[in-house]
Amino acid sequence: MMVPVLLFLLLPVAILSLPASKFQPTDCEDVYSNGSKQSGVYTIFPAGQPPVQAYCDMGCEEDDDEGGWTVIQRRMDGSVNFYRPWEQYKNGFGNVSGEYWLGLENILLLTWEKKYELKVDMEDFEGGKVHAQYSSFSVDPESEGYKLHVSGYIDGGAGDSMAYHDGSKFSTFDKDQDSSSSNCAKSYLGGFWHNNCHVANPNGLYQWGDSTSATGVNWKTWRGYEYSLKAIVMKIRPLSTLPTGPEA
Ligand SMILES: [Ca+2]
Repeated sequence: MMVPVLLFLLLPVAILSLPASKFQPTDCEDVYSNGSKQSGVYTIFPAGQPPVQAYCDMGCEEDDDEGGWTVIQRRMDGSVNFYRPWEQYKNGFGNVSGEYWLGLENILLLTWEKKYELKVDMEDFEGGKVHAQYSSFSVDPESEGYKLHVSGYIDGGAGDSMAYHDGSKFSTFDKDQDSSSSNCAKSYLGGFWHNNCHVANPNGLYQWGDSTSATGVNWKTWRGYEYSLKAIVMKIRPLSTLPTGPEA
């Protein structure tokens, strides 16, 4: 009696699992370990969900352990407007080969199943390059406001401007979930895990260097509130699969 029942149960599973032979990378680390060592735009399948395009930072050839990063946010030339409503920050926006935001739902799907680290690369207009790294990074589901969990700071010259945002929900100008009596995303011109408001404002207004009032692309512990960075990249990678090598 059990056998026909089992067959009935197993057959659809067997059929459904056939397309799995086609490689569907979860993230850029999967892409990298499958042999694609070139930085660029790839299709990934976060948590096996519908495909999404992401920029994969595969590092440089001399530094083999620097690849496999999935870029979740990138500013580089001011070409994309980051002053956007909740739905856009939820689903993602921008140009995946340039400035973009991967989307909170995709970030959730990625960080929900595996442990990820976060690295934030920054550049100023004077040729300075620094980074900040965190050994743990995840977000909670939308019902929890995509609350941020970030910890395990590793110094890369930028200072720690994320710890202040640990435990904060995500806020946009049309969805105020911050700890301030004001609307932080509206006051500082970008959606982020605002607290009582920010010491990091990666999604602020692109202002080409000197700026005022903390509305720019700020990382306070490096260039302060009065300076809007030239470039900032937030990228994540699963912790267990790659050794953490010496940083450039
Ligand atoms: Ca508020």
